[in-house]
Amino acid sequence: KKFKIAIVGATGAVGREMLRCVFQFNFPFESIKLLASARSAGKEIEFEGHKFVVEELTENSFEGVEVAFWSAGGSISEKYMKYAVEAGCVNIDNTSHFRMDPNVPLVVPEVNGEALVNHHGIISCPNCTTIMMCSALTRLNDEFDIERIVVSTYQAVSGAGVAGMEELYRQSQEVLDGKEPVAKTLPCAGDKKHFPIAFNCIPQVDKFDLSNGYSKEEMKMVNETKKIFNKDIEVNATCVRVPVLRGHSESIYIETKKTIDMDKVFELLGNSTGIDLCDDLANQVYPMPTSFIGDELTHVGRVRKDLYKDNALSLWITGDQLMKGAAYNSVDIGLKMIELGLLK
Ligand code: A2P
Ligand code: 11C
Repeated sequence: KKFKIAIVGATGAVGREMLRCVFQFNFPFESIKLLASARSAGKEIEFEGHKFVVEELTENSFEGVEVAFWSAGGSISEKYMKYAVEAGCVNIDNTSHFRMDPNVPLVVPEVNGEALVNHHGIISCPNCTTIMMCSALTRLNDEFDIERIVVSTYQAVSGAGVAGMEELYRQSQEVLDGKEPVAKTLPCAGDKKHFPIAFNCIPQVDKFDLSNGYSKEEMKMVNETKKIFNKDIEVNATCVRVPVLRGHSESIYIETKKTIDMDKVFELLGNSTGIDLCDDLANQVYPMPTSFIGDELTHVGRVRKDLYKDNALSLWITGDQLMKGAAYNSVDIGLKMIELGLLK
């Protein structure tokens, strides 16, 4: 069967990749409706020989639409998703809005695809940093039972959308021209102050919760990881924005209940769905964001046992967060639903 699909936020950083993933990973479609704000209505997008005209998102956009992929921001999902559900459309939402709702499965297909059977018209795609971390750790969790994760992220500006990318380009040029870089968006469009990202690192992704000292991005990693693994893993996260255009990286330390066998670790990481083990120190092989732009895998390297504990190890991961961390994971959820007979 082929489906009538829609992409909400189709002109955005993730939305554009969603369209590419629908084609690249053969999501069976009969028609594709591209939705965005009134600003983009009428804009033409050509892809793979197809010409699409962007339409304005309204309450009536979902008549006859069977599957919709959403990435236009949490407030848009909050406002419009109910009309799509009422119209009988199955919705795969890349925003944070419904993620912690107990009635909404939060899914990384190779980790907890079975959770999809309990959906009620909305499925959430986790935050990019969470997806990549859970994907990298799932087989190690099955084998060694992870109890605690300490993670630091190195997040690209494209996590903040098209505006974040434009800001890094513009500020880099300003610095090279000997001018003061002008900060308008980062670290967080909705916060009071803005700081330059060009030639800098900013230890803030999203707003802070002043009551506990963690940012919203850090708390997403804490709460979403527990929901996806369906267990009470302790997560301690520090999220940092770095002047990389595309591709998030993470330095991860885990402690497990069982003793870690490194031969088994490499065997598991070398044979996991969605993982590319990229670890050969003698030849300086390890993953870096610029090496993997546009692919759908989580690349894992620098895997090493802790020097003091036999139930702990560290590793480094990199992935194109617009793909594995968003667009690809969303389309992969749709493909998994077809495989499970949940889309008809
Ligand atoms: P538009 O390009 O018309 O503003 P990004 O994450 O890269 O910033 O992209 C955000 C996406 O969400 C864009 O496709 C943007 O469309 C879309 N969007 C923003 N506001 C609205 C809105 N009010 N209604 C529909 N789509 C919206
Ligand atoms: C960033 N992780 O890099 C964010 C973007 O909850 O889906 C994605 C936010 C989310 O800024």
